Amino acid sequence: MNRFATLLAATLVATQLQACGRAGTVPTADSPRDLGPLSAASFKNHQPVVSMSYSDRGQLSKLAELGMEIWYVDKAAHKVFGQITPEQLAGVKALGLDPREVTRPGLRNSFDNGYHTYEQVKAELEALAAKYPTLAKVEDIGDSWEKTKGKANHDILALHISTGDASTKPALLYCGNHHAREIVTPEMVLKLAHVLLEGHGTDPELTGYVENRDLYLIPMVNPDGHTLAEKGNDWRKNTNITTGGGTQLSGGPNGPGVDLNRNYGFHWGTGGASTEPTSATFRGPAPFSEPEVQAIKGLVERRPFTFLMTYHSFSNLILWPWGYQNAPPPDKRLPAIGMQLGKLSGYTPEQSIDLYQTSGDTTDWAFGARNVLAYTTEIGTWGDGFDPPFSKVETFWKQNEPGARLLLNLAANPAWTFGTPVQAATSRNGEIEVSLPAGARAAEAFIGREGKDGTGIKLAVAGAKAHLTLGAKGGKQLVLVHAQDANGQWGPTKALFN
Ligand code: 0X9
Ligand code: ZN
Repeated sequence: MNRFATLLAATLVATQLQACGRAGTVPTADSPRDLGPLSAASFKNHQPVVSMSYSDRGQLSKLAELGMEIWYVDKAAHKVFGQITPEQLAGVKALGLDPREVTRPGLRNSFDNGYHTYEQVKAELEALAAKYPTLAKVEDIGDSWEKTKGKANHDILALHISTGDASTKPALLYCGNHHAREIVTPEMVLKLAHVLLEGHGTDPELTGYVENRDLYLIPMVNPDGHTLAEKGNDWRKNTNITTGGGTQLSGGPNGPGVDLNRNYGFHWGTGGASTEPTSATFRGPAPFSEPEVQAIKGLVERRPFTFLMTYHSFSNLILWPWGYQNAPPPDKRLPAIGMQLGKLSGYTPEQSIDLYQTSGDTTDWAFGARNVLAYTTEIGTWGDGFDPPFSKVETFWKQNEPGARLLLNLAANPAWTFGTPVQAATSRNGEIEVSLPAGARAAEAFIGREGKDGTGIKLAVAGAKAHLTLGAKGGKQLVLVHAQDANGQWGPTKALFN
């Protein structure tokens, strides 16, 4: 952890950890163990990981404002885990908290083979667009901070998956890597791109998503910071040293740079973000001061999105607005879909502020200013940390793919979250058979693309089965069926080829 004057010693520790990682002795302990009280001396040769017992949530917000890097909150035990700098120690104690040192999470300061560098993300997106020219294009939605200064040639790249006139189709935005070191997050967005494009034409559900949605996939919002993480640096923010409190790039999360997830202009600077440029949660000098955040803003303002998913790590959480205030969001769909995302991933679903308060985060702005149903997913456990072995990516994708698909489905009508999905649907010789959820009162089918609830082709319902004769179309016809429950609520569709 190369943050302080102890840079050299710390780098040695990091190098050893990296070497250990390669040798296969990756730390696996999944919960932090207490190592004793923290004192100024604890910072001597390394940057300690700390735990503190807190009594109320206000203390967590104050910790975030001090610039503490909060990594994990154990609400049942009223404990917060993460890192503080020696400079922050006095402020922490002034809050009445008594930090203790604990064992480290699985941080290896390693960028394993397999993880995509910025250049590899770019090449991969270009290769996908070249392979599927009628389905996908690479769009440059803006420059990184370093590019605006003529330092590095980093663009914020989106893979835009859409067909025909997409202007009336529901739009979704998936993004990764607002925080540089959260290196599993670009991988989730790349996986989704592959799944969608490779499934088009063979998997009816995926075919429907490619053809009936307008999709923007942005694996890497913070390429400048990621480029540092690729070299094993523990970096969180962008690399803006001009306003971000430095003259050179050193110091990691508590060094120069702006926290891109505190820079969005909705109730910006109202708590849970730091005014101190060298803090891990520095909000920037003004809302939307950072070009990376301006790029996302520009896209979201150009194209009304139904859903936004932003991947972070770690803590196995699904979060939704608000993060800046305790009041629940004025849209019941937001927590309802969040709960479903929790079930599908196995992660804990909660309103963002129930983790800790932030202001200026991506989802508060997207929902508050643009009415986008926006979620943060925090991927991985304490043992995974920020840079788990690349082999874990497959597991993370298994956890997150169902949720990514749920949003794709519900984008046609998010209120379907309150309905019940049909259990099965088949087509044999043009005969469509559907197994209905208990108590369903009606079922309907759409050909090719979803329409408004109740405007589809009616199926004949008999008990728990529904039936429709369409005539065989040689597996070329996309059919989307869904059911209406006893309360009159329509549910998500199931796709099949007829
Ligand atoms: O603090 C953040 O920006 C996110 N966590 S991370 O560990 N990836 O840095 C969480 C943002 C979600 N918003 C709130 N918790 N309010
Ligand atoms: Zn993050």
